[in-house]
Amino acid sequence: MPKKPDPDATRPAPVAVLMGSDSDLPVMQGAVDVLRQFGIPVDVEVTSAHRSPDRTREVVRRAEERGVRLFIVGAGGAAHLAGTVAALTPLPVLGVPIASTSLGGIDALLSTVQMPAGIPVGTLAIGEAGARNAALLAIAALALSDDGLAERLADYRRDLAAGVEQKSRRLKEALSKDG
Ligand code: RP5
Repeated sequence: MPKKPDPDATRPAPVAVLMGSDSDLPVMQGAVDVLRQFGIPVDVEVTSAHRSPDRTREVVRRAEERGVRLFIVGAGGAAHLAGTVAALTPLPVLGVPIASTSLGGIDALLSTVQMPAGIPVGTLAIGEAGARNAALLAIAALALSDDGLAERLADYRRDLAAGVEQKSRRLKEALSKDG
């Protein structure tokens, strides 16, 4: 069977999703899924601040060259990848701390969030919620200059609100049956 074309292969990606290891993918997939849901092409790379510093520099350089406008960076443990990327580019960097050690992600959170003044990393929550929110924050930033995307984001939020109402209705129905 012919290979299905990669939907992201033809359009330049405005967002790069980087992660310290392939073991981070189950969490970072949340960011990729949200970006794709909004029709945003995404570049995905594994690179490590500690294990492959030269590759990290090269990945950032190539992303800038291709016109990436924003980085989403996930790492666990002594998570210096987002900070390293922020040091290498003036583009916005969103950091996602990942729970990959016995410290449950607190190590990655503190490593990612405690940047020295001058080199910011916008740090999200630990784990998949952080990855998904990083994508939504990237979308909100891109939507500042894209009315279609802004509309899709407004629709998404309307759906979220409708989902809450539905949950409330179902919960009341279930409770009324119990009583
Ligand atoms: C970090 O070390 C990675 O971001 C990952 O969360 C963690 C463990 O990496 P592996 O040992 O699974 O490759 O740099």
